[in-house]
Amino acid sequence: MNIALAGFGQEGRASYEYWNTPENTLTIADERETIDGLPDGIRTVVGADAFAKLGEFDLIIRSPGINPKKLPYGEKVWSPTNEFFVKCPAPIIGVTGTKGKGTTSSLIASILTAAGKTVHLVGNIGTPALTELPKIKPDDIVVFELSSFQLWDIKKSPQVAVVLGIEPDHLNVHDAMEDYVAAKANIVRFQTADDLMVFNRNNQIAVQIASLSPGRKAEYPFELGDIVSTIQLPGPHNVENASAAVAAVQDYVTDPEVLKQGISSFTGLPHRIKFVREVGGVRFYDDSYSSAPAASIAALKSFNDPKIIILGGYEKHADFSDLASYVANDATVKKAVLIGQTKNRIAEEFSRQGIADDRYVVIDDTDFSAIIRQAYEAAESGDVLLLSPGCASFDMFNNFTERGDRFVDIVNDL
Ligand code: UMA
Repeated sequence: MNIALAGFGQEGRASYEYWNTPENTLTIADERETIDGLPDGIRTVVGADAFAKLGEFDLIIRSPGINPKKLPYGEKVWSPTNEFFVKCPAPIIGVTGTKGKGTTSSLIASILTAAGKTVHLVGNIGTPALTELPKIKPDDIVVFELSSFQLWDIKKSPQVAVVLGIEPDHLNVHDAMEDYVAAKANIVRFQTADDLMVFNRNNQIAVQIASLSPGRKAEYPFELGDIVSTIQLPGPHNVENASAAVAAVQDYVTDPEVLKQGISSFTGLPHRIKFVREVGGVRFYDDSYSSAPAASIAALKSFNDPKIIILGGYEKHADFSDLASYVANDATVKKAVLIGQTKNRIAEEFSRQGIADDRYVVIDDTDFSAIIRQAYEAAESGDVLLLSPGCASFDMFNNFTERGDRFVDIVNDL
Protein backbone atom coordinates (compact mmCIF):
# COMPACT_ATOMS: atom_id res chain seq x y z
CA MET A 1 0.00 0.00 0.00
CA ASN A 2 1.05 3.55 -0.65
CA ILE A 3 0.84 5.20 2.80
CA ALA A 4 1.40 8.81 3.90
CA LEU A 5 2.31 9.39 7.54
CA ALA A 6 0.91 12.85 8.29
CA GLY A 7 2.98 14.37 11.11
CA PHE A 8 6.39 13.02 12.06
CA GLY A 9 6.56 13.60 15.81
CA GLN A 10 6.37 10.86 18.45
CA GLU A 11 3.24 9.24 17.01
CA GLY A 12 4.49 9.56 13.41
CA ARG A 13 7.72 7.80 14.34
CA ALA A 14 5.81 4.96 16.04
CA SER A 15 3.56 4.70 12.95
CA TYR A 16 6.65 4.46 10.77
CA GLU A 17 7.93 1.47 12.79
CA TYR A 18 4.51 -0.16 12.65
CA TRP A 19 3.70 0.26 8.93
CA ASN A 20 7.26 -0.13 7.65
CA THR A 21 6.80 -3.61 6.07
CA PRO A 22 7.80 -4.91 2.63
CA GLU A 23 4.28 -4.54 1.20
CA ASN A 24 4.02 -0.82 2.10
CA THR A 25 5.65 2.26 0.59
CA LEU A 26 5.84 5.03 3.17
CA THR A 27 6.00 8.80 2.70
CA ILE A 28 6.32 11.32 5.52
CA ALA A 29 4.13 14.43 5.20
CA ASP A 30 4.69 17.30 7.62
CA GLU A 31 4.04 21.04 7.57
CA ARG A 32 7.47 21.64 9.09
CA GLU A 33 10.17 22.26 6.46
CA THR A 34 12.97 20.50 8.34
CA ILE A 35 12.59 17.30 10.28
CA ASP A 36 15.28 15.65 12.41
CA GLY A 37 15.99 11.95 12.42
CA LEU A 38 14.35 11.00 9.13
CA PRO A 39 14.81 7.33 8.22
CA ASP A 40 17.36 6.83 5.42
CA GLY A 41 15.95 7.10 1.92
CA ILE A 42 12.41 7.92 3.05
CA ARG A 43 10.20 9.97 0.71
CA THR A 44 8.91 13.22 2.17
CA VAL A 45 6.34 15.88 1.39
CA VAL A 46 7.08 18.87 3.64
CA GLY A 47 6.16 22.52 3.99
CA ALA A 48 3.05 24.60 4.54
CA ASP A 49 1.12 22.97 1.66
CA ALA A 50 2.23 19.39 2.40
CA PHE A 51 -1.23 18.12 3.30
CA ALA A 52 -2.76 19.40 0.06
CA LYS A 53 -0.66 16.89 -1.86
CA LEU A 54 -1.87 13.61 -0.39
CA GLY A 55 -4.68 12.73 -2.85
CA GLU A 56 -2.71 9.91 -4.53
CA PHE A 57 -2.18 7.85 -1.34
CA ASP A 58 -4.19 4.72 -0.43
CA LEU A 59 -4.00 5.47 3.30
CA ILE A 60 -3.15 8.59 5.31
CA ILE A 61 -2.18 8.19 8.96
CA ARG A 62 -3.16 11.27 10.97
CA SER A 63 -0.94 12.20 13.95
CA PRO A 64 -3.09 13.36 16.88
CA GLY A 65 -2.13 17.06 16.74
CA ILE A 66 -3.38 17.49 13.15
CA ASN A 67 -6.95 18.76 12.75
CA PRO A 68 -8.85 16.19 10.58
CA LYS A 69 -10.14 19.11 8.51
CA LYS A 70 -6.61 19.58 7.23
CA LEU A 71 -6.82 16.08 5.73
CA PRO A 72 -10.00 16.06 3.57
CA TYR A 73 -9.44 12.59 2.14
CA GLY A 74 -12.51 10.85 3.61
CA GLU A 75 -12.25 7.13 4.29
CA LYS A 76 -8.56 7.07 3.41
CA VAL A 77 -7.68 8.83 6.67
CA TRP A 78 -6.90 6.58 9.61
CA SER A 79 -5.05 7.17 12.89
CA PRO A 80 -2.62 5.25 15.10
CA THR A 81 -5.24 5.34 17.88
CA ASN A 82 -7.84 3.72 15.58
CA GLU A 83 -5.37 1.06 14.49
CA PHE A 84 -4.55 0.27 18.12
CA PHE A 85 -8.21 0.00 19.16
CA VAL A 86 -8.90 -2.46 16.33
CA LYS A 87 -5.81 -4.63 16.96
CA CYS A 88 -5.46 -4.55 20.76
CA PRO A 89 -6.06 -8.06 22.21
CA ALA A 90 -6.63 -6.81 25.79
CA PRO A 91 -9.38 -4.70 27.39
CA ILE A 92 -8.79 -0.95 27.34
CA ILE A 93 -9.53 1.57 30.08
CA GLY A 94 -9.61 4.95 28.30
CA VAL A 95 -9.30 8.16 30.30
CA THR A 96 -10.11 11.62 29.05
CA GLY A 97 -10.88 15.04 30.51
CA THR A 98 -9.25 18.43 30.34
CA LYS A 99 -7.03 18.02 33.35
CA GLY A 100 -6.05 15.11 35.58
CA LYS A 101 -6.10 12.45 32.88
CA GLY A 102 -2.39 11.69 33.20
CA THR A 103 -2.56 11.40 36.98
CA THR A 104 -5.80 9.39 36.92
CA SER A 105 -4.43 7.04 34.24
CA SER A 106 -1.31 6.54 36.36
CA LEU A 107 -3.37 5.85 39.51
CA ILE A 108 -5.46 3.29 37.61
CA ALA A 109 -2.28 1.63 36.32
CA SER A 110 -0.80 1.64 39.82
CA ILE A 111 -3.89 -0.05 41.35
CA LEU A 112 -4.03 -2.71 38.61
CA THR A 113 -0.31 -3.38 39.05
CA ALA A 114 -0.84 -3.75 42.81
CA ALA A 115 -3.53 -6.34 41.95
CA GLY A 116 -0.93 -8.35 40.01
CA LYS A 117 -2.10 -7.43 36.51
CA THR A 118 0.22 -6.74 33.60
CA VAL A 119 -0.62 -3.16 32.68
CA HIS A 120 0.29 -1.11 29.61
CA LEU A 121 0.01 2.66 30.18
CA VAL A 122 -0.07 4.38 26.79
CA GLY A 123 -1.21 7.39 24.80
CA ASN A 124 -1.08 11.09 25.49
CA ILE A 125 0.95 10.32 28.63
CA GLY A 126 3.94 9.98 26.28
CA THR A 127 4.05 6.41 24.95
CA PRO A 128 2.55 5.97 21.48
CA ALA A 129 0.18 3.02 21.78
CA LEU A 130 1.40 1.27 18.60
CA THR A 131 4.90 0.98 20.13
CA GLU A 132 3.43 -1.09 22.97
CA LEU A 133 1.03 -3.19 20.84
CA PRO A 134 3.38 -6.14 20.08
CA LYS A 135 3.91 -6.71 23.84
CA ILE A 136 0.22 -6.86 24.79
CA LYS A 137 -1.37 -10.23 25.71
CA PRO A 138 -5.13 -10.95 26.04
CA ASP A 139 -4.98 -11.20 29.85
CA ASP A 140 -3.24 -7.84 30.21
CA ILE A 141 -4.97 -4.49 30.65
CA VAL A 142 -4.32 -1.30 28.72
CA VAL A 143 -4.74 2.11 30.33
CA PHE A 144 -4.95 4.67 27.53
CA GLU A 145 -4.73 8.40 28.27
CA LEU A 146 -6.83 9.87 25.46
CA SER A 147 -6.66 13.52 24.40
CA SER A 148 -9.41 15.17 22.39
CA PHE A 149 -6.97 15.04 19.46
CA GLN A 150 -6.81 11.24 19.66
CA LEU A 151 -10.59 10.90 20.09
CA TRP A 152 -11.45 13.24 17.21
CA ASP A 153 -12.03 10.53 14.58
CA ILE A 154 -12.08 7.39 16.71
CA LYS A 155 -14.25 4.49 15.46
CA LYS A 156 -14.28 2.30 18.59
CA SER A 157 -14.75 3.11 22.26
CA PRO A 158 -12.88 1.52 25.18
CA GLN A 159 -14.51 -1.12 27.44
CA VAL A 160 -14.11 1.29 30.35
CA ALA A 161 -14.42 5.00 29.53
CA VAL A 162 -13.49 7.56 32.18
CA VAL A 163 -14.56 11.17 31.62
CA LEU A 164 -13.07 13.63 34.11
CA GLY A 165 -13.98 17.30 34.32
CA ILE A 166 -14.11 19.00 30.92
CA GLU A 167 -13.35 22.72 30.53
CA PRO A 168 -12.63 24.79 27.42
CA ASP A 169 -9.15 23.94 26.05
CA HIS A 170 -7.27 23.69 22.77
CA LEU A 171 -9.50 26.31 21.18
CA ASN A 172 -6.64 27.26 18.87
CA VAL A 173 -6.95 23.84 17.19
CA HIS A 174 -10.60 22.86 17.67
CA ASP A 175 -13.03 25.12 15.78
CA ALA A 176 -15.20 25.72 18.82
CA MET A 177 -16.10 24.26 22.19
CA GLU A 178 -18.79 22.11 20.44
CA ASP A 179 -16.10 20.45 18.32
CA TYR A 180 -13.93 19.79 21.40
CA VAL A 181 -16.87 18.26 23.29
CA ALA A 182 -17.97 16.20 20.25
CA ALA A 183 -14.42 14.79 20.04
CA LYS A 184 -14.39 13.91 23.75
CA ALA A 185 -17.84 12.27 23.44
CA ASN A 186 -16.41 9.70 21.01
CA ILE A 187 -14.95 7.94 24.04
CA VAL A 188 -18.44 6.50 24.70
CA ARG A 189 -20.12 6.74 21.28
CA PHE A 190 -19.33 3.13 20.32
CA GLN A 191 -19.67 1.51 23.75
CA THR A 192 -22.01 -1.47 24.29
CA ALA A 193 -24.38 -2.27 27.16
CA ASP A 194 -21.62 -4.39 28.82
CA ASP A 195 -19.15 -1.53 28.88
CA LEU A 196 -18.56 0.80 31.81
CA MET A 197 -18.71 4.59 31.82
CA VAL A 198 -17.19 6.52 34.74
CA PHE A 199 -17.88 10.25 34.90
CA ASN A 200 -17.50 13.34 37.06
CA ARG A 201 -20.98 14.04 38.37
CA ASN A 202 -20.11 17.69 39.14
CA ASN A 203 -19.18 18.50 35.55
CA GLN A 204 -22.07 19.25 33.24
CA ILE A 205 -20.24 18.22 30.07
CA ALA A 206 -19.12 14.92 31.61
CA VAL A 207 -22.73 14.22 32.63
CA GLN A 208 -23.89 15.08 29.11
CA ILE A 209 -21.32 12.69 27.58
CA ALA A 210 -22.32 9.95 30.05
CA SER A 211 -25.91 10.16 28.80
CA LEU A 212 -24.69 9.11 25.34
CA SER A 213 -23.26 5.79 26.59
CA PRO A 214 -25.45 2.68 26.45
CA GLY A 215 -23.14 1.12 29.06
CA ARG A 216 -23.21 0.77 32.84
CA LYS A 217 -22.64 4.10 34.59
CA ALA A 218 -20.55 4.92 37.66
CA GLU A 219 -20.24 8.44 38.94
CA TYR A 220 -17.56 10.05 41.09
CA PRO A 221 -16.42 11.78 43.30
CA PHE A 222 -17.51 9.72 46.29
CA GLU A 223 -16.18 9.25 49.80
CA LEU A 224 -13.01 7.17 49.73
CA GLY A 225 -13.09 6.17 53.41
CA ASP A 226 -9.64 5.43 54.79
CA ILE A 227 -8.16 5.08 51.30
CA VAL A 228 -7.97 8.87 51.25
CA SER A 229 -5.28 8.96 53.92
CA THR A 230 -2.92 6.96 51.71
CA ILE A 231 -2.86 9.44 48.80
CA GLN A 232 0.63 10.82 48.29
CA LEU A 233 -0.41 13.70 46.00
CA PRO A 234 -1.31 17.22 47.18
CA GLY A 235 -4.67 18.89 46.63
CA PRO A 236 -8.39 18.05 46.65
CA HIS A 237 -8.35 17.53 42.87
CA ASN A 238 -6.11 14.51 43.42
CA VAL A 239 -8.61 13.05 45.91
CA GLU A 240 -11.12 13.32 43.04
CA ASN A 241 -8.67 11.70 40.63
CA ALA A 242 -8.21 8.81 43.08
CA SER A 243 -11.97 8.39 43.38
CA ALA A 244 -12.23 8.27 39.56
CA ALA A 245 -9.49 5.62 39.52
CA VAL A 246 -11.26 3.48 42.14
CA ALA A 247 -14.49 3.66 40.10
CA ALA A 248 -12.62 2.81 36.90
CA VAL A 249 -11.07 -0.42 38.21
CA GLN A 250 -14.29 -1.77 39.79
CA ASP A 251 -14.57 -4.66 37.30
CA TYR A 252 -11.03 -5.79 38.21
CA VAL A 253 -10.20 -4.70 41.79
CA THR A 254 -12.45 -4.16 44.82
CA ASP A 255 -10.23 -5.29 47.72
CA PRO A 256 -9.68 -2.12 49.82
CA GLU A 257 -6.15 -3.20 50.76
CA VAL A 258 -5.13 -3.53 47.11
CA LEU A 259 -6.76 -0.18 46.31
CA LYS A 260 -4.82 1.45 49.15
CA GLN A 261 -1.55 -0.13 48.10
CA GLY A 262 -2.05 0.97 44.49
CA ILE A 263 -2.93 4.53 45.39
CA SER A 264 -0.21 5.00 48.01
CA SER A 265 2.54 3.70 45.75
CA PHE A 266 1.98 6.40 43.13
CA THR A 267 3.92 9.54 44.04
CA GLY A 268 3.12 11.78 41.10
CA LEU A 269 4.12 12.54 37.53
CA PRO A 270 6.98 14.87 36.66
CA HIS A 271 5.98 18.54 36.30
CA ARG A 272 2.60 18.07 38.05
CA ILE A 273 2.74 20.12 41.25
CA LYS A 274 6.08 18.47 42.06
CA PHE A 275 8.03 19.75 45.05
CA VAL A 276 11.46 20.93 43.86
CA ARG A 277 13.31 22.42 46.80
CA GLU A 278 13.11 24.82 49.76
CA VAL A 279 15.34 27.92 49.60
CA GLY A 280 15.29 30.54 52.35
CA GLY A 281 12.04 29.10 53.71
CA VAL A 282 10.35 29.36 50.29
CA ARG A 283 9.03 26.08 48.89
CA PHE A 284 9.25 25.80 45.09
CA TYR A 285 6.79 23.64 43.12
CA ASP A 286 7.00 22.74 39.43
CA ASP A 287 3.58 22.50 37.75
CA SER A 288 4.82 23.18 34.23
CA TYR A 289 2.25 20.66 32.96
CA SER A 290 -0.45 23.28 33.69
CA SER A 291 -1.46 24.48 30.22
CA ALA A 292 -5.03 25.65 30.88
CA PRO A 293 -6.31 28.19 33.44
CA ALA A 294 -8.34 25.50 35.26
CA ALA A 295 -5.09 23.65 36.05
CA SER A 296 -3.62 26.77 37.65
CA ILE A 297 -6.74 27.18 39.78
CA ALA A 298 -6.42 23.54 40.87
CA ALA A 299 -2.75 24.09 41.73
CA LEU A 300 -3.54 27.22 43.77
CA LYS A 301 -6.23 25.31 45.65
CA SER A 302 -3.66 22.67 46.61
CA PHE A 303 -1.93 24.96 49.15
CA ASN A 304 -3.24 26.95 52.11
CA ASP A 305 0.05 28.86 52.51
CA PRO A 306 0.74 32.26 50.92
CA LYS A 307 1.60 31.78 47.26
CA ILE A 308 3.51 33.45 44.45
CA ILE A 309 2.45 32.03 41.07
CA ILE A 310 4.17 32.33 37.69
CA LEU A 311 1.45 32.51 35.03
CA GLY A 312 1.32 32.92 31.26
CA GLY A 313 2.73 31.45 28.06
CA TYR A 314 1.69 30.56 24.54
CA GLU A 315 -1.52 32.17 23.27
CA LYS A 316 -4.24 29.62 22.56
CA HIS A 317 -7.18 31.93 23.26
CA ALA A 318 -8.13 30.53 26.64
CA ASP A 319 -10.57 32.45 28.81
CA PHE A 320 -8.83 33.77 31.95
CA SER A 321 -11.95 35.11 33.68
CA ASP A 322 -12.40 32.15 36.08
CA LEU A 323 -8.73 32.32 37.01
CA ALA A 324 -8.97 36.06 37.68
CA SER A 325 -12.10 35.58 39.74
CA TYR A 326 -10.39 32.83 41.74
CA VAL A 327 -7.33 35.03 42.42
CA ALA A 328 -9.58 37.99 43.32
CA ASN A 329 -11.22 35.87 46.03
CA ASP A 330 -8.21 33.99 47.38
CA ALA A 331 -6.12 36.35 49.53
CA THR A 332 -3.43 33.68 49.96
CA VAL A 333 -2.35 34.38 46.36
CA LYS A 334 0.15 37.12 47.23
CA LYS A 335 1.43 37.82 43.79
CA ALA A 336 1.01 36.61 40.21
CA VAL A 337 4.05 37.02 38.01
CA LEU A 338 2.75 37.30 34.43
CA ILE A 339 4.93 36.22 31.52
CA GLY A 340 4.83 35.07 27.89
CA GLN A 341 2.46 35.89 25.04
CA THR A 342 -0.62 35.89 27.26
CA LYS A 343 0.76 38.17 30.01
CA ASN A 344 -1.12 41.33 28.93
CA ARG A 345 -4.41 39.53 28.39
CA ILE A 346 -4.18 37.99 31.88
CA ALA A 347 -3.27 41.41 33.35
CA GLU A 348 -6.29 43.02 31.63
CA GLU A 349 -8.59 40.36 33.07
CA PHE A 350 -7.07 40.81 36.55
CA SER A 351 -7.58 44.57 36.30
CA ARG A 352 -11.16 44.12 35.04
CA GLN A 353 -11.95 41.96 38.07
CA GLY A 354 -10.56 44.54 40.47
CA ILE A 355 -7.40 42.72 41.59
CA ALA A 356 -5.11 45.29 43.25
CA ASP A 357 -2.13 46.40 41.12
CA ASP A 358 0.39 45.25 43.71
CA ARG A 359 -0.91 41.64 43.50
CA TYR A 360 0.37 41.07 39.98
CA VAL A 361 3.29 42.14 37.85
CA VAL A 362 3.84 41.89 34.09
CA ILE A 363 7.39 40.88 33.20
CA ASP A 364 8.56 41.65 29.67
CA ASP A 365 11.86 39.84 30.18
CA THR A 366 11.93 36.50 28.34
CA ASP A 367 14.99 35.22 30.20
CA PHE A 368 13.50 32.45 32.34
CA SER A 369 16.23 32.65 34.97
CA ALA A 370 15.65 36.41 35.43
CA ILE A 371 11.88 35.78 35.67
CA ILE A 372 12.28 33.20 38.42
CA ARG A 373 14.72 35.34 40.34
CA GLN A 374 12.25 38.23 40.22
CA ALA A 375 9.47 35.97 41.47
CA TYR A 376 11.75 34.73 44.28
CA GLU A 377 12.45 38.33 45.33
CA ALA A 378 8.73 38.80 45.90
CA ALA A 379 8.61 35.74 48.20
CA GLU A 380 9.15 35.50 51.95
CA SER A 381 9.92 32.59 54.22
CA GLY A 382 6.82 30.38 54.53
CA ASP A 383 5.58 31.09 51.00
CA VAL A 384 5.02 28.63 48.19
CA LEU A 385 6.46 29.63 44.82
CA LEU A 386 4.59 27.87 42.10
CA LEU A 387 5.27 27.61 38.38
CA SER A 388 1.77 26.80 37.11
CA PRO A 389 1.47 28.83 33.89
CA GLY A 390 -2.09 27.91 32.84
CA CYS A 391 -0.82 28.18 29.28
CA ALA A 392 1.17 26.02 26.87
CA SER A 393 4.91 26.60 26.65
CA PHE A 394 5.51 26.99 22.92
CA ASP A 395 6.21 30.74 22.99
CA MET A 396 9.43 30.19 24.97
CA PHE A 397 10.11 26.43 24.96
CA ASN A 398 9.71 23.32 22.81
CA ASN A 399 7.33 21.72 25.30
CA PHE A 400 6.22 21.70 28.96
CA THR A 401 8.94 19.20 29.90
CA GLU A 402 11.65 21.59 28.77
CA ARG A 403 9.96 24.48 30.64
CA GLY A 404 9.72 22.39 33.84
CA ASP A 405 13.29 21.07 33.56
CA ARG A 406 14.61 24.62 33.12
CA PHE A 407 12.63 25.74 36.17
CA VAL A 408 14.06 22.91 38.26
CA ASP A 409 17.63 23.69 37.10
CA ILE A 410 17.26 27.40 37.89
CA VAL A 411 15.73 26.71 41.30
CA ASN A 412 18.53 24.28 42.10
CA ASP A 413 21.04 27.05 41.28
CA LEU A 414 19.44 29.66 43.55
N1 UMA B 1 2.12 18.76 12.56
C1 UMA B 1 1.80 19.35 11.35
N2 UMA B 1 0.62 20.06 11.27
C2 UMA B 1 -0.23 20.20 12.34
C3 UMA B 1 0.12 19.59 13.57
C4 UMA B 1 1.31 18.87 13.65
O1 UMA B 1 2.52 19.23 10.37
O2 UMA B 1 -1.27 20.86 12.20
C5 UMA B 1 3.39 18.01 12.65
C6 UMA B 1 4.44 18.77 13.44
O3 UMA B 1 5.22 19.59 12.60
C7 UMA B 1 5.26 17.63 14.07
C8 UMA B 1 4.26 16.50 14.22
O4 UMA B 1 3.16 16.82 13.35
O5 UMA B 1 6.31 17.22 13.24
C9 UMA B 1 3.79 16.45 15.65
O6 UMA B 1 2.73 15.58 15.79
P1 UMA B 1 1.70 15.73 17.00
O7 UMA B 1 1.35 17.17 17.20
O8 UMA B 1 0.58 14.80 16.81
O9 UMA B 1 2.61 15.32 18.28
P2 UMA B 1 3.42 13.98 18.63
O10 UMA B 1 4.86 14.32 18.75
O11 UMA B 1 3.08 12.85 17.73
O12 UMA B 1 2.91 13.73 20.13
C10 UMA B 1 1.58 13.23 20.32
C11 UMA B 1 0.88 14.07 21.38
N3 UMA B 1 0.87 15.47 20.98
C12 UMA B 1 -0.27 16.12 20.65
O13 UMA B 1 -1.33 15.61 20.68
C13 UMA B 1 -0.13 17.59 20.26
C14 UMA B 1 1.57 13.94 22.72
O14 UMA B 1 0.80 14.61 23.69
C15 UMA B 1 1.64 12.45 23.11
O15 UMA B 1 2.36 12.32 24.32
C16 UMA B 1 2.36 11.69 21.99
O16 UMA B 1 1.67 11.89 20.75
C17 UMA B 1 2.40 10.18 22.28
O17 UMA B 1 1.12 9.61 22.15
C18 UMA B 1 1.36 15.83 24.21
C19 UMA B 1 0.33 16.95 24.24
O18 UMA B 1 0.67 18.11 24.27
C20 UMA B 1 1.83 15.61 25.65
N4 UMA B 1 -0.97 16.61 24.27
C21 UMA B 1 -2.02 17.58 24.41
C22 UMA B 1 -2.32 17.82 25.88
O19 UMA B 1 -2.06 16.91 26.69
O20 UMA B 1 -2.84 18.90 26.21
C23 UMA B 1 -3.27 17.05 23.72
